[in-house]
Amino acid sequence: MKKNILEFLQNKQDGYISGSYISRELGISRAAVWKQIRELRRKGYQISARSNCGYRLEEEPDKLDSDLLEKHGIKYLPSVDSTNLVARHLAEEGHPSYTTIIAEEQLRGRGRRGRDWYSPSYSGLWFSVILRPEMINPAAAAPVTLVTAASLASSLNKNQDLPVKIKWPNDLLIKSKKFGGILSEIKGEPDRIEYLVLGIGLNINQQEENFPADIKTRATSLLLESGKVFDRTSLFLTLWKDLCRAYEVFLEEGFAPFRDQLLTYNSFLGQEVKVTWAGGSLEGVACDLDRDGSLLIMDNKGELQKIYYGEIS
Ligand code: BTX
Repeated sequence: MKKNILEFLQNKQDGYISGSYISRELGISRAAVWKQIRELRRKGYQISARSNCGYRLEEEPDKLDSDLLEKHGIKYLPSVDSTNLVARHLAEEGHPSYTTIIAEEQLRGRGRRGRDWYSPSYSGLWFSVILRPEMINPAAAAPVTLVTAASLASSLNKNQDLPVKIKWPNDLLIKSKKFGGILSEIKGEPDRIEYLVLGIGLNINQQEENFPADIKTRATSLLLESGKVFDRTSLFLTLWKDLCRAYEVFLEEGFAPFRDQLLTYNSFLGQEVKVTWAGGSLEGVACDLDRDGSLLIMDNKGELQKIYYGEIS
């Protein structure tokens, strides 16, 4: 149905096409036409409406370049529940390290602890990378999230001149607003990782009205912060290549080079924070990052506490 309405609009680009004509041709009500038009708008089609004239397609959405992505070996999907879920299935089937899935939209994008990640079409980058760090045990793989955050922040600061900061361990911020997040999921045994899925979500070309009310005041996009519309495909390829290189460096040299980047781009050191994790919380001053990436907090009794995983606020 949507495709039919879209075809009508696309074939009539020079002028307006009336809602009653579409409803007659398709044998549906005017209300059903309006509903489909609203859905197309939600998907990024700019459609104007004029009384007594009808609808006109002004602009098609800015789609990811699936041909170019596939030339680089990236698996492109127009719509998925969650790229992390697809990546986990592919990992179970034996797909190798660096297999990457990117989706134009996620219907059930996920954050940590079962939270939602809002992933509308034509405006962000939602992708997952399979890694198989076979020589590393699960505990030593924890910094992979930090390596990812450091690589993304460094690439965006250096190549795009954006003042990106990292909120330990998995948030990317500009001026204290969140535009990106990382969800890493590991499958393995105590001494061996079978695979790791790195899920990355970045808001790129969203306008303020594109964010739902519950995150509007806390979320941002690169467009909102820079005033510039980004070519998402080429931005993705730059970030992805930098990320794959960063992971190689991590395997060879460990976490040390990334600790420096995290210190450069951190948004948390020297601040009074509350760290929450499953089953507990702690308040104090975030004073340093340890050599393994864990957060060092000076608690209210003046004792130094080492936090391996959690959320800071
Ligand atoms: P998180 O748990 O740190 O953040 C989730 C919280 O962030 C939500 O509860 C909401 O308050 C807020 N939020 C939701 N959507 C957005 C958004 N688009 N921009 C800013 N804030 C938002 C962060 O989890 C990890 C997110 C990873 C997302 C990627 S996308 C590709 C891959 N597939 C998948 O399902 N998840 C990952």
